[in-house]
Amino acid sequence: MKDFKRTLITTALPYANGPVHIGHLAGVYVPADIYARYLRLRGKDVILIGGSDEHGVPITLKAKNEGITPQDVVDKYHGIIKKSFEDFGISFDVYSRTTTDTHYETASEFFKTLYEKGEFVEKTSEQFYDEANNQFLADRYITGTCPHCNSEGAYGDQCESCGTSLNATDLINPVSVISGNIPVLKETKHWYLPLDKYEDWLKQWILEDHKEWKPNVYGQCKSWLDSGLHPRAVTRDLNWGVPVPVEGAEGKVLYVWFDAPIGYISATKELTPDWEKYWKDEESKMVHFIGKDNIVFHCIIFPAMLKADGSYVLPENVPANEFLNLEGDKISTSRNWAVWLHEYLEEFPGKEDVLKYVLTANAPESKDNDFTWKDYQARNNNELVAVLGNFVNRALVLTNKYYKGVVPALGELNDTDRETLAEIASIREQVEKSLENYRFREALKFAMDLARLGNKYLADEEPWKVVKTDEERVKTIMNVCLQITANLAIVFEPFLPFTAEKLRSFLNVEGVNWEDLGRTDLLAAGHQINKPQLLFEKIEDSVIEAQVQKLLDTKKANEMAEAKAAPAKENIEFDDFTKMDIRVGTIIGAEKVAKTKKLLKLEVDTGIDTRTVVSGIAEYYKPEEIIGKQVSILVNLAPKKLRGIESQGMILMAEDADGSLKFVAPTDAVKNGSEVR
Ligand code: B3M
Ligand code: ZN
Repeated sequence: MKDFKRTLITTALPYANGPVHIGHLAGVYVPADIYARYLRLRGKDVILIGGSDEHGVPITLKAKNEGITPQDVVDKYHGIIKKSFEDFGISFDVYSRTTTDTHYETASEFFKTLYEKGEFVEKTSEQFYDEANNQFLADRYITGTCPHCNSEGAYGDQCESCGTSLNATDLINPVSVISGNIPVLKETKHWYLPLDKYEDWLKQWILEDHKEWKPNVYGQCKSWLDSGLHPRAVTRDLNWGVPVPVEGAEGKVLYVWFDAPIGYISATKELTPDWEKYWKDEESKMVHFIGKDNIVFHCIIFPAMLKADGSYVLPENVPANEFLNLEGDKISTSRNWAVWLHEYLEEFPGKEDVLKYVLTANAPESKDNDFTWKDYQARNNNELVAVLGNFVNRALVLTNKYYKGVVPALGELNDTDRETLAEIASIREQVEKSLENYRFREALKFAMDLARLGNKYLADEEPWKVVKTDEERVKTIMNVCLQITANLAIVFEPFLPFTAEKLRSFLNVEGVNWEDLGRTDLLAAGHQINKPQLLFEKIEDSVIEAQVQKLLDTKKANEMAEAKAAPAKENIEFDDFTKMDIRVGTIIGAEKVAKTKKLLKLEVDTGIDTRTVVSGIAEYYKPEEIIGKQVSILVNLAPKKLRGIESQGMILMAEDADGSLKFVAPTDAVKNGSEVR
């Protein structure tokens, strides 16, 4: 592996049209942060770049739906995202955004350079245009019937029912989302990056020179390259984005996927005037942390852009992750199916590292994985509390108890001691090798193994028993335990920085030196440690149940929102309606009909008389809670026997999307017998 002088780590810029969630964290930010912290600990020159992606059609659509400007949308979410990353402890050297002046200049210049070098192809084509609003329609601004599955509401770029990707012109009955009008086709000019021109170079660069890339990344690139590359438009007709800086391009902006990766460059410029040494020096290693849906943009299109310019370094690796699902379903911002970082931080204060731990231990590195609250609880209780926390606590409590917190000297060693000390010494190489190869869950497991080693050592040596017979021996045991604890404070620094800091304060040591990892003389005899607090606390079932309930509520809300109202029935004459005699009455008695699940026998004061009605509402209302309620009752329905009881009329009910029933009643009390019409 080539030894680079410095490392430039980029993280996918999240769209500023919603907050970030655990899927973003597991896929991109947590591993990137571990990697950056690790390299910093090793004294490397490294920068971690992040920022919000503030362009693109989804942002303009959201603004339109909410009646605010796109700038309002991105200001709001950029603020939420930036703060939640800070609070969570993602150690960005800069977290910028793509609406800064620096970015507009940088993206503009980048385009101009390629334009002047003649790298683009200009092409005129027919695209949908909304005449009422005088604007071309981006793919997401057009809906229609999918030509493949016939479902309605397919977008100009994709049908979300059957997943087929579409061209807007394929849609049956296309309609403008903006005006509801039928759009017309009109000619428009755009600039294309001729990816086909870079195909041979990309094949060599990726398929031959970067065989070490993760199989999921390499495989996706290969399939793109095998099916042949085509010119891609890098401009759009839209009024939100970086204006295309050439004459005759009024009303056009750079395509969001053209300007967003340039955002990495702009952010670096904002961080340091020395930005070129990261971007333009062969001694710089650039690594892109992204999710799998961004692979083609970071492995094919952005490298082609950088190559077309010619003055930039190319990514050395793109360790993209697969997806993290939530309780078995795909995470979705629009369906609110997510655990949002800013909410987690509020609901679980002080538990930043718990989430980092769970997301790393279960990272979707080679396949999609599932986050469940049960697993979160189990990993907290059985691993962080029972393994790491428990070992550290016992080591520190016993030291305080036996020696008033003064580190005892190491005495004569037995075989177990020697084996244990040798194992401590071997951990550094294992963790380093995993981290250098972007295997973060494996690296975390090695770190955790050190705590397991400590627990096993304690269980085997039983200082609390030995103390009764051999006080000298206990000193050695506790010294070994404290050396393990001191190593834990180093090895967890990249993964669980808040926890590592706590450990150091318990041990009364300052600073971390990665090179010390594996040493077994980190705490000198005579060093005074502090009284420990608990590192982690057990998470109770009720906390987890509340989170699961929150998701169930979301699911229900989604189902209700999606359920379509039943289609309207055939028209009737007014006379048909007036045949029905509907009155307001009051329930004055109610009881369950024996041996039925659904039926209640009601006594209703209809204002005309008091009558018995059998109603199928027992699953939704308890008899005692409805006495005294006013309801609407159809009084001239022919009587009918139900379970031997004559029902004289029908109570009107509204049926919700989930089939549950609610009374239809006047909003204010009226006299019994009032007619409903
Ligand atoms: N905003 C897409 C995404 O969040 C996009 C990434 C840009 S990285 C330059 O998946
Ligand atoms: Zn379809």
